[in-house]
Amino acid sequence: MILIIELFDRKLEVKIMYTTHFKMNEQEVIDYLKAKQLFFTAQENKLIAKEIGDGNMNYVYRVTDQGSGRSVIVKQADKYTRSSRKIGQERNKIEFELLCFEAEKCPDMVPQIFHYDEIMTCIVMEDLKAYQNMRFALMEEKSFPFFSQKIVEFIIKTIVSTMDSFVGPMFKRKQVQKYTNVDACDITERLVLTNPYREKYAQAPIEEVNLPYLYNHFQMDQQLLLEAAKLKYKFKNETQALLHGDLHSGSIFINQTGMKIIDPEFACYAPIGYDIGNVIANLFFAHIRSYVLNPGSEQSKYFRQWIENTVMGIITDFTKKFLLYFQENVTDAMEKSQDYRQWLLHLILEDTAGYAGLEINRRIIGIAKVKDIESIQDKNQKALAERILLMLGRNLIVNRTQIKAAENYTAALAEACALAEREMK
Ligand code: SR1
Ligand code: MG
Repeated sequence: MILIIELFDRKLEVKIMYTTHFKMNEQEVIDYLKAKQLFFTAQENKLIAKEIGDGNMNYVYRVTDQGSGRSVIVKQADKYTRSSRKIGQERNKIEFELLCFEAEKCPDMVPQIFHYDEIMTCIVMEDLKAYQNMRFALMEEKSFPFFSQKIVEFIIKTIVSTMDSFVGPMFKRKQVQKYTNVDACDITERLVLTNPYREKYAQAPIEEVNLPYLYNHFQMDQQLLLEAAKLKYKFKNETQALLHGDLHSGSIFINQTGMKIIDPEFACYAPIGYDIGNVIANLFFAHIRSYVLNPGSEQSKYFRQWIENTVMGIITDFTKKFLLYFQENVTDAMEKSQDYRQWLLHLILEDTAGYAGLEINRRIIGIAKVKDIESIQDKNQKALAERILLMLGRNLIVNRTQIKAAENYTAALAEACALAEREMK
């Protein structure tokens, strides 16, 4: 069907299509933007598209007009992941809705959304080319003094605020139904909360020297397996708040003046500590990368100190802001006391340490590895990084009830470095 639209002095022929989903290629993304008359003006007609996605799930296209230089991002969720595994597409709608919700709460911290298409399961959004992906920025040992404050602001305003303590249990239960995110949670439950403890990873190996440790100690460590199972139980059963669900450094774009958080496609109701733990774990990857690659450099030591201060900043700032937010906004009559707030905070901090440990482990063992560690070329340095991280991960999980204060994290980090160095001598 062709629709003729009269636009001042010209007639536009618009084909009405896109009534059934298909995975678009670069040219089809350009055609789509033109047919839907999205983002670009009629004069901007020299469009080029490039697929720039480097994640595991979706296809991400940057479309640029060569005349004006203006560009936009089209992110499409297909029926298959990039590694050809069948997957539902409900995550794309959830991502769109979450981005809108986050934009209301933290307008400066999410990309601008221009369009959402429920049939094509794609989102047209701001190109964040003024920012750098935080994982790569951290790999270059760049520091961002504002990060801890900003990420805590995001966590309080977009995650903590969704607890039933503030919005009421009736509303929250309906939200829990809406954001159950079956396929995304299934991925998390397999990749993060199960496989690293059960599977032999011939396809995604760690350094050979670490295999006896992995199979004979780590995966045989009954205490670790039990505590990891408890955290998995919590993730499945505790609908504490609406999480981002995948809050790692690769989901953050940053520069010296600000940051934008993307990709809430794994959003679901689960323990808040899962998201905070993810942030902390991914800071540690950058720390350990720097530690094994540049142990002596003064600049690198400064960077690692910044990471440690940032982790401590996240814990202290979260503690302060959580208690204040709770005191000022709680509506549940049973939850008004200071003791209650403190009790809840301690549970969240315990979870934070535990889920940080689980995130660390799954990025070392398993298929969803991180570039911070994977790109270390020297086998000995990589093996050391893996061993430190596995020891740190274990410690954070098993001893999580003791890891609540900011300085416990730096102590755990130092301990893991010393222990792994000694074992691998
Ligand atoms: C096959 S999906 C692997 C991972 O990519 C996403 O970013 C999530 O972290 C997921 O666990
Ligand atoms: Mg992602």
